[in-house]
Amino acid sequence: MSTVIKNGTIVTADLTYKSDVLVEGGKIVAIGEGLVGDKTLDATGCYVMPGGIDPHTHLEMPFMGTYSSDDFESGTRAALAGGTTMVVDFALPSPGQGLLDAMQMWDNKSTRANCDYSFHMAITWWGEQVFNEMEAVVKRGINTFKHFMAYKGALMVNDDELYASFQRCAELGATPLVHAENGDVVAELQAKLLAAGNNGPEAHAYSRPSQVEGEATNRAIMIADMAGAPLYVVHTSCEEAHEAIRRAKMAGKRVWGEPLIQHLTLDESEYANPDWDHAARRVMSPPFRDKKHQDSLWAGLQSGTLSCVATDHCAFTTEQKRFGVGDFTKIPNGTGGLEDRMPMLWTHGVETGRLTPNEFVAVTSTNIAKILNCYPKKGAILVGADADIVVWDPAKTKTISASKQQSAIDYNVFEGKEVKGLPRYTLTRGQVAVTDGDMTCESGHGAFVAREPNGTVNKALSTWKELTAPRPVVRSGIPASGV
Ligand code: DUC
Ligand code: ZN
Ligand code: ZN
Ligand code: ZN
Repeated sequence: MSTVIKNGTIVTADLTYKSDVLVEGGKIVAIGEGLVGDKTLDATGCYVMPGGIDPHTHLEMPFMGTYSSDDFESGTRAALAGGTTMVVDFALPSPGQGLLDAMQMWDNKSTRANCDYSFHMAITWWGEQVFNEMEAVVKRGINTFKHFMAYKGALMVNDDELYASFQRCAELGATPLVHAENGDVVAELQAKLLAAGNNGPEAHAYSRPSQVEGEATNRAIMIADMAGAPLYVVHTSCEEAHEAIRRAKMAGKRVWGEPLIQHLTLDESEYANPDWDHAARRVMSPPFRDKKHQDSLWAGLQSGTLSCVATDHCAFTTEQKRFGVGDFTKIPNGTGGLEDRMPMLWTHGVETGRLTPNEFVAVTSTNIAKILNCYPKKGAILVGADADIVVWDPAKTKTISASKQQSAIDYNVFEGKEVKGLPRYTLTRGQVAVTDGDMTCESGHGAFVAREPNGTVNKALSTWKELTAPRPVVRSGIPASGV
């Protein structure tokens, strides 16, 4: 069965034009005037754009003694409701667990996904098994490896491990990702704050100042440079981190920064709210920042020094957040945003004149598909591309409310915010999953998207033995005057 989208204006990352789009067998099969299909979707007054790609989600993730509450079913339903048609989640091996074992676990979790998805693989420990299995992970179509520079004693890896893993990424043609915060300094600040009796959610932000992010971002960039690897910095939230990315780009390095919709639109005053639950629900890492950092992030999206907008969707219920009553370090870190990323970015980006509609498509979809290497299967309105399409109504409004959301949690960090710009239709591989807010998505419809390594990989791969071999001692002699 074919579907034609008629009377809309196609908006891609680089073009705006009026045309129909014909979809069949999950793909775009024709773009042109006067197309006919078995079924017609009217896009009068709407933009026809590539569906959003969220490059950063944590669905059903084991974290801080619990699991994030949106799984692949509710999380991808939320995604589709907001015009996002692909998510990239993180397979997270527990320390000592093999990568292939973790990949199997995430394969099992994702069987109920409503939209297409891919994975990044996390490097949470380092050893011969990890080194060897990275190759099989890349062969499976996972070309990105995530490293946590924070969460000391849990997920954090040290600089020697970062350097070794980045080198391995370079020889596999893979891209390393970093959560850039100095985990040692965060741990010190947390202990100090708790010792001073500062145990509320506002102390979470005090324990993670922008400098810890700026320092770690700069360090990761330098380590990646020494390892010969590109670098993708997740959740860039502050000017110091943005500055390090800008500098690297100006020096010709392939470094990308990913601000989150939360950091673009919410600020640190949220933690000053006297309601413990209100503040704790907004505890995430990095925390919300001062408004001057928001200006920096918006400027980065405008100028292109920052590449895309994500959510880091990692949703915990109020009950889960309360694990941290009396000790802010035990509040599960994370906020939701999958359903709201596109409408919030349109409202605060396009409606305000900060971004053009084409730039909106670039930072929510096309740039991400290119960086993660699934373009033009995803991120494009082109013949042959997957029919992941959002028919976007720029005049449609709503007030964000947890009472109407798809996410499984009991609140929304954007509660009460008015948005203008919402999907009229969302199509996932040609299937209409959303019609004016009504969900008709199909659990299990989502498929894994394999992503090839970037560029040509023609280097001989190293072995663990070579990597860990003792270095030969080379001395050029002793000073003439002796020692
Ligand atoms: N930050 C969060 O807030 N949650 C999940 C992991 C992360 O880095
Ligand atoms: Zn992170
Ligand atoms: Zn994350
Ligand atoms: Zn299906």
